[in-house]
Amino acid sequence: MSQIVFRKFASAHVNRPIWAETKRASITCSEEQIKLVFERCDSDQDGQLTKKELKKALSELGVEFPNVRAMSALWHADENGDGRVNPNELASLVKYASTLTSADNAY
Ligand SMILES: [Ca+2]
Ligand SMILES: [Ca+2]
Repeated sequence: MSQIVFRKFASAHVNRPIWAETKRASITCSEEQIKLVFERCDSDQDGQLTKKELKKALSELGVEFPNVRAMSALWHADENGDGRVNPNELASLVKYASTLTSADNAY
């Protein structure tokens, strides 16, 4: 009986990690603010964020090593693999960037 309860408990954690709440609380930039920064850094206003524009946005957000982070952000968010983040991919980019602007900055 207790095993079943434990398994349920464990799988709930897979869907919703326990640290998600605490992590969220420590975010200095809200996802909405991050999104605005990305939109502002789309310097040619084509609705697509290139690596260069990403780098600019990330350094504005105070992320360390923006060049490296821009590459990994692209890797995370660029679903169609064209090397740029379009408006459909922006949500996952913002999500990734929000992890960079929170506790992850500590290391
Ligand atoms: Ca652009
Ligand atoms: Ca893309």
